[in-house]
Amino acid sequence: MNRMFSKKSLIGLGVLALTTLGLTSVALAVSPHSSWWASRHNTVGSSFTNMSPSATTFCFLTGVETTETDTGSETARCQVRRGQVVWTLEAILGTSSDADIECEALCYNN
Ligand SMILES: [Ca+2]
Repeated sequence: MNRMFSKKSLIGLGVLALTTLGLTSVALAVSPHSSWWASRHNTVGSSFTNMSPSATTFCFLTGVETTETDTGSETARCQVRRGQVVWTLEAILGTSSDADIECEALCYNN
C-alpha cells in the first residue's frame, strides 16, 4: 500500500513539474514589440495611429496627458481598440479652442 502511494506521489510531482514548465514557457514567450503615441490639439474630433498587427500582438494604454480641459465641453479621451488587422490608438477631443490630449501605448508579441 505504501508503494502504491509512493508511485502516485511521483506521478503527481511529475504532473506538477510539467505544468510549471508549461506556464514558465508561456510567460517567457511574451516580449516587447513596439511603442506608439497619438495626439490632438485645439479642435474637436479624433486623431488615430495604426499600431501593430492584432493577430500577433496585444497593445494597451500606458500614458495620458491633457491640458486646458477647464470648461464643460472640453472633454479629452484616449482609446485603444483591437481592429481586424491592427490595433489603433485614438486621441479624442470634445469642442474646444485650446484643449490638448496626448496618448501613449505599448504593444507586446503574443
Ligand atoms: Ca480650455
